[in-house]
Amino acid sequence: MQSQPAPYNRTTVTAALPYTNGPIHIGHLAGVYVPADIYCRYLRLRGEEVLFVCGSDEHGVAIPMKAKKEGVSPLELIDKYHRIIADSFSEFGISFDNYSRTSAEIHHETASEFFEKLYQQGDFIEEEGEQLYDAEAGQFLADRFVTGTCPKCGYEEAYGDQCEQCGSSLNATDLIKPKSVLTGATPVMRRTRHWFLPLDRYEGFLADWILKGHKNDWKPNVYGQCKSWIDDGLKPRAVTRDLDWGIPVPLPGAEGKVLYVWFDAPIGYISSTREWARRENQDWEKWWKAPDTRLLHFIGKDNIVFHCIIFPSMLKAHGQYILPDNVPANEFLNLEGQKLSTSRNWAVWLHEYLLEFPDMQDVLRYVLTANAPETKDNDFTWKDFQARNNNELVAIFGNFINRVTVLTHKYLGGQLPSPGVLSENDRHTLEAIKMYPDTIGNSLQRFRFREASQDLMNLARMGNKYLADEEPWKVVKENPERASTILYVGLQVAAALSVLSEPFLPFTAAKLKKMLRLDPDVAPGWKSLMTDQVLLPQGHRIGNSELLFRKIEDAEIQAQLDKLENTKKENAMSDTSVTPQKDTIVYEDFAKMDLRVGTILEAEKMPKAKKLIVMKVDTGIDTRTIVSGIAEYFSPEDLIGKKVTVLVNLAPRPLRGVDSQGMILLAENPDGSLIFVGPEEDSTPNGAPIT
Ligand code: B3M
Ligand code: ZN
Repeated sequence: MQSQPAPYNRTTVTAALPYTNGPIHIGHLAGVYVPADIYCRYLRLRGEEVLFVCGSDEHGVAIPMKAKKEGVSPLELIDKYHRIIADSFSEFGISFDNYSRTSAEIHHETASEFFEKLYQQGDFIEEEGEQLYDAEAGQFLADRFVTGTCPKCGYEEAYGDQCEQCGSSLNATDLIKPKSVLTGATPVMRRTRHWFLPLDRYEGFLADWILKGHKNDWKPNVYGQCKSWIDDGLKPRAVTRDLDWGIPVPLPGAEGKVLYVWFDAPIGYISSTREWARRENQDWEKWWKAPDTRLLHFIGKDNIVFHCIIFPSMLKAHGQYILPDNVPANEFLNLEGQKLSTSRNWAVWLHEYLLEFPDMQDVLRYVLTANAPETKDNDFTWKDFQARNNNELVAIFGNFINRVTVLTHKYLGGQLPSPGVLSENDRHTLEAIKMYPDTIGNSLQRFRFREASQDLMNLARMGNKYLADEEPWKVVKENPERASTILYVGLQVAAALSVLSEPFLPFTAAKLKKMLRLDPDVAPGWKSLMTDQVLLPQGHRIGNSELLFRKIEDAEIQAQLDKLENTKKENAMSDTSVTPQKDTIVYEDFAKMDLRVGTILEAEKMPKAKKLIVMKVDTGIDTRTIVSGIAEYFSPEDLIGKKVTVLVNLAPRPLRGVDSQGMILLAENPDGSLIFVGPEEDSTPNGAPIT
């Protein structure tokens, strides 16, 4: 895969707009936000013009559904998660130029105008057709409101917009045996009017643009998905929905209809740019319309069709916009061998990580990059997190910086010496520094972030090896001048690391620059390392030495593993499916049962029977013997005095030779344990009937 970018003068970088139905987790970070941020920081360090935009995706059915679950209004829900997401991104050092939200007025305006323009140009088909309708809920079903069997792969839990098993994008009416998520009901067909984007009209354009134009520079996973879509033949897609949450369709007679979330969300990139431009008093249009602007979309693999097929068709239809130059989509990250899941709480949440590992943003950034799901799904494990930190960041990068700065203070009072005669190894090392910007840059330009992070670590390795080979701590005794030269060379490697690590480890880079007293305001750029000019001249004084990284202890990792273990338990509890309802009975059936309040007077274990307890119960009618299989959960002394509910007219049954004259009512927990179902107040008299 060789990238030959057309000449461009600026780059617009977008990162997928996260849904505000939950916080950000490591899967989002590894797939989208960390690589996008590294890329933007890299371009800025190269002195290129770049704009990095994002925002919250606040429409779509996921929002009202989640709001219902949390018992809040959709507006309260989006406000809550928008804040959590925006704050955690900023604390994590994601360097957006603007983070907007699709509930913003400027977005409603931008998306409505976009729709209107396409409408006026005759780019939509307006059609009344049959859609799935949940008669019980009084609502049309589309997207995530309906599940069923995928017509392509047979997966039984496919959604109305997408099958997560095979990745196919679907229309709700494609599903076999559809079922409403709202009520579980089988939907009926009902007529409704919608606007469709006839994707079939764009087949020729897409085939030319992607299949011919981007065969060699798009990632194989992205190209492959596009090809299979185009080869399958494209169908018109509805861009409106019958829903009360979203951007109202800006046409007369479209009451109760909103824009489809995947129509409005990508336009959010444009709105975010306009919001930024308004605030900064800048021109927004050149970032979206100038032919010398390069547009890049960072996304996860489940968003490929929307960014490579649907949004480009919208942009093309509109007529004034540039198209994405590349869409470097990543595969998925798993956590400890299991698929990440917001609803099952199987995740490492960014806002929690920031609290539990304060000032350790760069560690997570590094681990997620070194282990990024670039070409296949990948696994995040806490053990790997610890190992990458302890064995790479601490033992290689941190150790090198610590040695070279501490020795500079010890032998040279913190001041750079004038170098003596350079040895072969010195010259080789100084030359090698000049190669690194290109080595790392070439990996980044091809969106190979894993490789780039290892190129960076190799520079630190080189510094470590240089010191180990030259042993200034030994040389200093015999030849202090030689030791000075070694430190002079070593410090140039440290300075290079402070520049080249910035995209990957921005917090560390800032700390390191401060330690080396490299003025952050005139911070050297990427290309400054490729010249003969050293970054730290002789006579330069460095600042105090500080540790860049700290070791992560086993106990910290264990605490995280325990947390996941708990999640597993909680999930197992809620997975225990509720016992299905029994067949219907009539009231007369119920009325036959004589249920009374009673009190347990005596209780003892039945000899030689593990589970049975023999009780004397005051039923208000009489005092009788009842035998019950509850000895695993209660000890006899706990039972005496308990108010219970007794089925008193159950025919007596002999149990191990004792006649049991009735039954005590108990509720069963998911783990099999039991609790009594008695009257709430102990004052309810024995014999009170339960009706
Ligand atoms: N809100 C993210 C997702 O699928 C979706 C991206 C929109 S990008 C325009 O999780
Ligand atoms: Zn499928």
